[in-house]
Amino acid sequence: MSMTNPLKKFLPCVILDLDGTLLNTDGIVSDVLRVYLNKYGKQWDGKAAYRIVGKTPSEAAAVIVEDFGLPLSTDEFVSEITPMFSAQFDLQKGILEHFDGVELLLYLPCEYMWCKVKALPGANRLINHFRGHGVQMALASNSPRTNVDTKISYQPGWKESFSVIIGGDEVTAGKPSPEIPGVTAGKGADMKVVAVPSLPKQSHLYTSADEVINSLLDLRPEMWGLPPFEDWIEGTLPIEPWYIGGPVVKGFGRGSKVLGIPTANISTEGYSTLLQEHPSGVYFGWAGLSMKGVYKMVMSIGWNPYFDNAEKTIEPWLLHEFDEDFYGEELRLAIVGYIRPEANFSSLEDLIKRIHEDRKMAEKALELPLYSNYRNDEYLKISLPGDESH
Ligand code: ADP
Ligand code: RBF
Ligand code: MG
Repeated sequence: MSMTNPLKKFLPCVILDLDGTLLNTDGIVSDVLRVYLNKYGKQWDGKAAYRIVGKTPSEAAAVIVEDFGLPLSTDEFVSEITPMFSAQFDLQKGILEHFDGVELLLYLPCEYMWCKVKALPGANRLINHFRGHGVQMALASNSPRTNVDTKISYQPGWKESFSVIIGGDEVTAGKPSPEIPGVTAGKGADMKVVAVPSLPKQSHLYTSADEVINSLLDLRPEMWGLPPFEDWIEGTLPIEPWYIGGPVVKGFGRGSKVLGIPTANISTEGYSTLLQEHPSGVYFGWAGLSMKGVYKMVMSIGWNPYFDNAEKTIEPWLLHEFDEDFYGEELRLAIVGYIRPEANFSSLEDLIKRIHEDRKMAEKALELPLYSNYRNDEYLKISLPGDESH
């Protein structure tokens, strides 16, 4: 037994946060608020998410009531939200007795919602990687322990991966006390802290962190004395493929085409959940264009920091010379790999240079069987020339 890997005991340990770090909690909160606010003829636009993040349930309730000018008091709001989950209450009475309606909303203590909370991209990869290398992991959440247990029970293999799981009700002082690390708490405990903000354009709030990354896909464990990921291939990271499509619409009209980088924007209507689920960044894959064919594609998803867009968009550049524009045509994308986070640049020249490097990388990677197989994906086969069946 003394022969088991002697280096193991020198490996650092990691403490992970749950909501917004490993689990897409923001997505589900938005889903519920969208439905709820609809009743009042109001639209959830995601802006209020910035104002409720990190707040206690009753503070958050007050913010929502005020922001949306709801014609009710905070208490009334709470009692309105509660019955929305009444069917689930009956199933979960034991657990739910601890919560009021706003906690239901924000801490998701009902089975119905918990099972809908998805692992964030890169969460399973990270957990499997550390577990495979014998790196000890703790899970530290401000959320009550029963919630933590229920939430992770829907994620296969998670519970067994943590040596320690601790909820906000199991310590005398929650985050930011070092008893449960968040960024402030982690620094207070003299640890190295990597922050992964769950809401966009928020990195300025995490200046005390040792590094702020955009998503778990960007974590480089070797920077922190941990074993490096081994799944990058020629500068690209294979991802679980995902699909998006629609008619090509007018984009920002910035003259990207003039710059030699035309991006065929598709309408993001009806895709807000899909877009929310995928971290911003530069990706690549295959593009099926109706009446034309299937082409290699490299794209950015996000807010284009260089232009600081207000909306998250996808900007696919089809790696082919077309004789004419194809606005209005159906475009379908199979996104298979990741390259890098979106970046800002000091000049347009630098941005363009970088995008051309992305293109080269994507063109080459898409020849690898791992990625090239998706060229034949059924989803991309839309009304190809000579095909009358669609
Ligand atoms: P917009 O701001 O309207 O998106 P762009 O300057 O980005 O305009 O040009 C995109 C348009 O150019 C697409 O909608 C498409 O019709 C056309 N286009 C021509 N070649 C390509 C290509 N290789 N990739 C993407 N779009 C192309
Ligand atoms: N915009 C940014 O602000 N930062 C980026 O890092 C960035 N990367 C991109 C990578 C690719 C492959 C593509 C196609 C676009 C990228 N963009 C980026 C978006 C770009 O700003 C937008 O398409 C412009 O309209 C191009 O002139
Ligand atoms: Mg465009």
